[in-house]
Amino acid sequence: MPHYAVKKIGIIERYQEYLPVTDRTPIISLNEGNTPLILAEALPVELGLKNIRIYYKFEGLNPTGSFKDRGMTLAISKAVEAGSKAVMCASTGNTSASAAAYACRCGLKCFVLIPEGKIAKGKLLQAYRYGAKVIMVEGNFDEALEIVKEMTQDGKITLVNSINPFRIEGQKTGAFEIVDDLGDAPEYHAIPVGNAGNITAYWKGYKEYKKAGKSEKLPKMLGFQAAGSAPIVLGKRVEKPETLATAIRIGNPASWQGATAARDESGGLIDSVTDEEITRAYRFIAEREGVFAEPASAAGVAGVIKLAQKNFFKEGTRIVITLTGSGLKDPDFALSFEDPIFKVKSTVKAVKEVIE
Ligand code: AN7
Repeated sequence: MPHYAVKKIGIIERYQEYLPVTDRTPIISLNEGNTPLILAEALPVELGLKNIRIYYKFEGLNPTGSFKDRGMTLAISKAVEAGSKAVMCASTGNTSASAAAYACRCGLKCFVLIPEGKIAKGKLLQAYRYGAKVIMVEGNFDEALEIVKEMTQDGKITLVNSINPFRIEGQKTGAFEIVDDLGDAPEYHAIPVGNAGNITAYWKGYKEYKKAGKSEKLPKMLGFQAAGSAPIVLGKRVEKPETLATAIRIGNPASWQGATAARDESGGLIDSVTDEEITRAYRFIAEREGVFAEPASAAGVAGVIKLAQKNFFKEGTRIVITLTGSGLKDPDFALSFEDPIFKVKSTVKAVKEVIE
């Protein structure tokens, strides 16, 4: 059989010198990262923005369809290095899909706690297919995370939520890639905020890369929560968070401090967007840009739209929006728009009639 050289490189190999790994760390990877930075074409025109560039960092193209893979490759690699046999997480869906995939790749047991009925179908089916034990909790994400924290306290099972510092370390590589692609940091970085690990990770990444001389500047971090789940914007915990963007239906973010530090140190902001604004942004990028991201990801786009409409952005700036997950994750939401159904006889004539 001919041998073809296959380029196997994930974020650990690519950014080893910036990550807490040694030669003895086993690398459990699915070649995550290296996601495209897609130039927005329709959005700046729609918003009447001149001489402002918007890019989508499309994390939906990671192996399990979300940014969680960046943190999970490292968290699972370190768990194996430490001799762990099982991992556990609470999840609104994407963390569970990612944990399940990386755990099965190295034979670790994986337990995922999810809020019953509030997880997108694509994420649930991933957790099952990657062989995790899926436990539905009659409660929300915040309650599930409390259970996981308690159950992993004795160290027998490794916690792989983003309070595991290796998750943040892995996720910071998203910022590295953006700087590598643009040649410097953008002026603004917009991102959805749920448990607040990712905004914390990006800010850490931007700061470390600048320190290493890879960039001249730092971006202002713009975080967006869903209006019904906006504890950081409100300055207080939300007991019963609600939003159609189920990925960010979180009322008590674990990395709350990290998020407010990113906001304040960068001179940015954390604001909220309504479910209507999220839905409009979700449809716009899919229908006008050809970029299909899940509702939570669209919160970042909705936030940029909201600010642009208030003339927030100056000419000559670059804005990167992290699209955190694939639109394929949530088929029920994708098909909830009463799209016209054309059902016809199997003839050219019948098809011609409906396209005219
Ligand atoms: C698509 O999977 O919390 O602010 O348990 O799946 O770092 O929490 C997912 C979060 C944004 C928010 N976009 O990121 C989970 C989970 C998508 C997400 C977020 C999530 P964080």
